[in-house]
Amino acid sequence: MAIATVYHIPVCPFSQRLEILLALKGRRAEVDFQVVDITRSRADWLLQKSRGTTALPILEIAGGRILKESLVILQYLEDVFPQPAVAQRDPWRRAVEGMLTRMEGPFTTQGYTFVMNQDPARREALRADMLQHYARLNDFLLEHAGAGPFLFEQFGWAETVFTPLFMRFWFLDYYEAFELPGEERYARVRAWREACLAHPGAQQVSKEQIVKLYYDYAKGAGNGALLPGRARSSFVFEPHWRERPWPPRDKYRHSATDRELGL
Ligand code: GAZ
Repeated sequence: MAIATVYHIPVCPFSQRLEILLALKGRRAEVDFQVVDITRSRADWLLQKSRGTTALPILEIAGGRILKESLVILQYLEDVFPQPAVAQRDPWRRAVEGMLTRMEGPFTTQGYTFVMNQDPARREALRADMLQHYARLNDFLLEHAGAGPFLFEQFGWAETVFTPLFMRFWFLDYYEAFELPGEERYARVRAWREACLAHPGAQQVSKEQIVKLYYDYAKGAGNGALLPGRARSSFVFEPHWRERPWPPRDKYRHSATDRELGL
């Protein structure tokens, strides 16, 4: 029996966090994940649960009580299922992973701003800013982490928070040809990112899925919005992403039609 229901957008990085945490605890089956189609207007019954806000995921527990915000939900699940611990229990270590967790918001904003940019003249500056974020993470890991690859001994809280973003940023490889340079100043964060991406508890989405579903983000339209000349969003459930071709990479000079995207 499920102890709670999560309402989520399947490919949303914030809900993948919850799936990863539950996978690490072997509790995935105890939370029921209900998929919400972001390309349709939000159902009234769901808006009533969230009291009008549209951001997902939200978690509903017994008695219809609702929690919002993925990090809050993550902590709730950590507290409900304390074993095995994913968050650190030692106060200093918990604070260290808290500092790293706080770096995720600006990192996320940077990556999404970069992928959504439509102005070729801004591209270089956005790339430099993205690298700056990686350099900061690298420096943090050099200060606080051991030889690695993770912040502490195992894939834990900070990894649960960041891995879904490392996966979404596959869209930067594809649409911006963005790569972490093989320089020493990124070596530690590169090793961290690679270990995060490879972890068996974090395989809920694939690069192919991200690249195909996020085409519209790469063209500047977020959250299921429709682009000019298009009848369908790249986030639709049908046709399944596996059946669609890989989208054109050139986001600056070409706008793919529904047909070209296999929609
Ligand atoms: N802080 C919340 C959490 O739970 O951690 C964020 C949740 C959230 O943003 N959910 C999005 C949503 O439900 C889907 S994932 N949107 C539908 C709605 O109606 O609000 C998009 C961005 C961005 C960063 C992330 C995302 C994203 O810019 O992945 O820009 C469009 C949305 C920084």
